Amino acid sequence: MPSLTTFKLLKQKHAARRGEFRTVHGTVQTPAFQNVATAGAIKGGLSAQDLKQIGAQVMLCNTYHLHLRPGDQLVADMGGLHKFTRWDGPILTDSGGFQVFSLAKLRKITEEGVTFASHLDGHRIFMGPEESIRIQANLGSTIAMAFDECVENPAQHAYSKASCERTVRWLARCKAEMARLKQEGKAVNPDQLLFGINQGCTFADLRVEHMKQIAEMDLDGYAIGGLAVGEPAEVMYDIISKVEPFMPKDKVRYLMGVGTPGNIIEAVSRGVDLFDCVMPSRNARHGHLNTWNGIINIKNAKYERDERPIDPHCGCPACRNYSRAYIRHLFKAEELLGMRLAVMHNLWFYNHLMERIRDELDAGTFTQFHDRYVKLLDTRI
Ligand code: PRF
Ligand code: ZN
Repeated sequence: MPSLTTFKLLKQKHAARRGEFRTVHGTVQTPAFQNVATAGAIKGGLSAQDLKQIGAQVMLCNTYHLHLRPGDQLVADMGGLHKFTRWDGPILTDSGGFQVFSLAKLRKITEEGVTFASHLDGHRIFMGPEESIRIQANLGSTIAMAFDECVENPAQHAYSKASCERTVRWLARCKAEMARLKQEGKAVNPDQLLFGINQGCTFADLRVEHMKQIAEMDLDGYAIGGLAVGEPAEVMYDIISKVEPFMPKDKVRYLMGVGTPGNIIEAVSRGVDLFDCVMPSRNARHGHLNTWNGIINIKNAKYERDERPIDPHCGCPACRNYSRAYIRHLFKAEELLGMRLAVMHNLWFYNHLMERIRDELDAGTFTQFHDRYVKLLDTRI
């Protein structure tokens, strides 16, 4: 039977790709942004229906958080993440690898996996490739991510090399565990996909070697992890361009945890198809709002009597209905509606930025678009 999942490259100019990624939960037009709903909800009070309304294609949840609370068995008993959250589009679950390294305390890494203390109550937890895949099988996401080690930056070459080699062995174990669970009928989503994650810190030789190894493992997609962890943006761009030639052309490519609108435009020009980032929702909760002229701080006194919408070019529910003056007031008065409208606006902006990028790729005008907006959109005004 032909696979329901395919990545179709519709158009390519230099490294930039316009594509279509088909899954059992719907087709994703790429380049695309995956909207972060760490614990099964977008922070700021947005529902799955809100997400649909703002043009989102994919939701991203976290293995680590959902395992701690409410527990992946509970989610499985409730019919899986799609039924539980009422988001019926594609869901990608991150493996927990990154969160264990960024949130949890007292980590101990061995060949088997990682022992760490929960960031909620400090209790000891063990997670290895099999545990991560079992949790993701219970969650029933569309796409499961491999369990990886995101090495901190800066790191020693020798440590990064050993870590990469272990991450390859962990990937093989992830793949085997997913196959076993599917065969035994224990996966909430029997069509669940598995993406591998490229690591290697900022060492081009390790990155390329690691990419070559995982490219041979026939995964459903390939991610670049371990970037946007404190290194300069230019270093990140350089690594993407060094690794990209070794990424399978016929598989979707995902740059994890990136980034600003400028970072996304630049990474698309270097061959990336998928993104995710907490930045739009986190910034929105602090009143930092994206516009086509740059970033504004809605709490600024200059908006006190401003009758215009956040962005006159935006069609989001906040911009269609409310003034800057009103949203500023909501922030000052700490009304929840202020945050909710701000998050809707920024996520609308990100998802429509991706739509604009796709349109420019379709029209063959992406290079001009890149040159006009890559710096402008990240400027604070
Ligand atoms: N690994 C995983 N998730 C991630 C990352 C990673 O390296 C990053 C790095 N920017 C974000 N999210 N599993
Ligand atoms: Zn808006």
